[in-house]
Amino acid sequence: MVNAAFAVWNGTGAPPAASETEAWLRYAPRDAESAKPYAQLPSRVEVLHESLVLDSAQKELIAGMSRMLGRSVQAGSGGGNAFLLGSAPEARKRVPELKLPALKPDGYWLKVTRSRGQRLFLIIGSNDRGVLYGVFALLSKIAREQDISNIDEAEQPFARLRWVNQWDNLDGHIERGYGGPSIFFADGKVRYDLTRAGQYARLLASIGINGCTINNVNADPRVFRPDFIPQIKGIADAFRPWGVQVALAADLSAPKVLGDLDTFDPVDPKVAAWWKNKIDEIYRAIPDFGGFTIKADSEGQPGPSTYGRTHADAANMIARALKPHGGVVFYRAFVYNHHLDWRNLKNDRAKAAYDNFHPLDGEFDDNVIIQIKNGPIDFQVREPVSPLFAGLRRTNEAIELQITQEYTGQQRQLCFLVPMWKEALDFDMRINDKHTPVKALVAGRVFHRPTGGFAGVANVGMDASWLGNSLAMANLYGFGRLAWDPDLGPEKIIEEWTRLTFGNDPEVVRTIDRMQLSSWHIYENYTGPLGAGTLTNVTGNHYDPAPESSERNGWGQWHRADREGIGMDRTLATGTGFIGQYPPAVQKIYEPLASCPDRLLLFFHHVPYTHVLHSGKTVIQHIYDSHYDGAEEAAGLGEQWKTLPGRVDEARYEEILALLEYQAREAIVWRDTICNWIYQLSGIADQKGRVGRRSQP
Ligand code: GCV
Repeated sequence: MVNAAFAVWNGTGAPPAASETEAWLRYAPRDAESAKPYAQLPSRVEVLHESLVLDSAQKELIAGMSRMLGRSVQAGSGGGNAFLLGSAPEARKRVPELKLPALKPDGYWLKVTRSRGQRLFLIIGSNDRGVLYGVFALLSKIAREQDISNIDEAEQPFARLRWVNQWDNLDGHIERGYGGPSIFFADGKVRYDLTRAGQYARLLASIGINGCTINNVNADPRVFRPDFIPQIKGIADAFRPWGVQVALAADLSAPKVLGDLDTFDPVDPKVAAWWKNKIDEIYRAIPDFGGFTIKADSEGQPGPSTYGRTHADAANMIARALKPHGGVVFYRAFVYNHHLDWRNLKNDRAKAAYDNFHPLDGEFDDNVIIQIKNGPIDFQVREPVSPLFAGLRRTNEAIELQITQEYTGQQRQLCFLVPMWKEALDFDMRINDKHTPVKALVAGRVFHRPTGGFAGVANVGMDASWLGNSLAMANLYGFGRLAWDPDLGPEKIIEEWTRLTFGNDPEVVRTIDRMQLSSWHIYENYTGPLGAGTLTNVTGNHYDPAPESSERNGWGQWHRADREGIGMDRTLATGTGFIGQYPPAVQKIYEPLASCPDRLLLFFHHVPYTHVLHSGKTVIQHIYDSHYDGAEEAAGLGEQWKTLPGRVDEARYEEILALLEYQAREAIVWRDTICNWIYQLSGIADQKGRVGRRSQP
């Protein structure tokens, strides 16, 4: 029997209800009382110049105001009070006495003012996109019952590039996608109906995302076929009104596998000419094309090593063809050997990104950005930050975060990732013993790089709720908000999201915020605590507990658990030396057992099960306890949700309840699998006598 809660829309039959698809842009109608504070807002929306993006901004403002406040709001110019929407130069012409704040690209200013007897609500952007972002910000404030009567607020993006990546295959399947089939592709072609692509761009714009790579980084070269480029133009056309640039994942071997050349050697002039022609062809069809995301020499993807060339040779060759058009290359640092000899205790996959890219620092062109996963392995539930963030000083960089929950419950289990991302972004690399948080490095602020930013692997699909679970959409929302402003705290982000998605009932907001904010630690507790990795099925579905699958293979996600102890020794003294890739001040934290934080202990050290943690518990007892605590806390999520019937619409209430009840059962499966496994391995009994007994779910 298919559980309705897990059923995803397959693209046929009746489309899902509009409200679910609108996620946090629901614009739920307000009652008369809560609409009152907005009674003074103008009823006319005037744009100061014509453009596709401003047209969207105007329509969005009208729709949002009308729906929330039940008022008739009109477009048009003329006298009287009005919202004025436009770029800074246009605003200056219209209201010459204005003192505009300095705005960076995509920044905006919301300001209430008076001019020639008119009360004006200004939504001014440094560019059209900024205006659109200003409109979304304003509507969000109204939806969250914020006071905007005398607003004077300028907002700037922290980093220039804020992209999402979709791992969509041309056949419509999404690699590590849990929200149904692709919104872009089906049966080897771009979908005829791109309504969802446009709706997605609207959602992305509302959180400040300005680019989207639409196809899998395990790339299909067919996207470069002459008959395919006009199809991609269709997606670009759907994105354009929302200021989202379309981008492609590129297979470096395309010139050869498409049959045009007998080589893809990046230093061969024929190859460079092929890419130049191809890129010119793309820009003729899509003048605002964003550029490429490239995965090379990784997990079977072709790359420059085929010809003994470097990643810089490959990235620059393509970047030079993109440069005249303003395009960029996101070149992924996720390069490692997945046939590592597991018997060699010095081998370490965690070292790969730094080993591959640090020696090339300074060799990449200015429109190349090295896209680095937050951790050195692969989106595990707990990893330290990648040392490569500190290892590139003359190269642009971006942080890659995974919105789709590949290793963190695949959207069937609640795991709000913003607290994890926030820890990574705030992590202080102490370069030259100075405060150097990762967020400043990726925005290019520390070494004055021309660009940099954020890439989030979203993998939304045709499911009504995009990710297959409406609570998981908090991760997409949170990614965008952090990319815009990484100084925001998880508490602020989740409160915004909950209010926008479920309304302003304080009980609902408190409950959902608490559930979301606790969910990452809960998931960590019942899967893989102390930095051991998720202990999941590494060679299979990346979902079920299967701790032995990490070992005795070349994938390098080893935890090295044996009869005596557990953990990867990555120290300089006796281990793989990975810790040596961090700046000295960080090495000093991780190298000594005495200062290594418990939460990352097994990532950095191999210790006996009887090792005593800073918490005072032994490692083995911590593993037992955290799994039992985690399973109990997971059950508690459902209990908290059960306080909300009647306060949340029935459809979402039931859907989410079913998921949380399922999660509670899965947490018990995890708890028992991991605890029994480690008990059998170590032979050390649980002090509380729970492990090994038949459990009662
Ligand atoms: C797109 C992990 C995932 C792969 C993914 C890869 C990557 O290994 O399991 O599905 O491939 O990361 O990020 O390239």
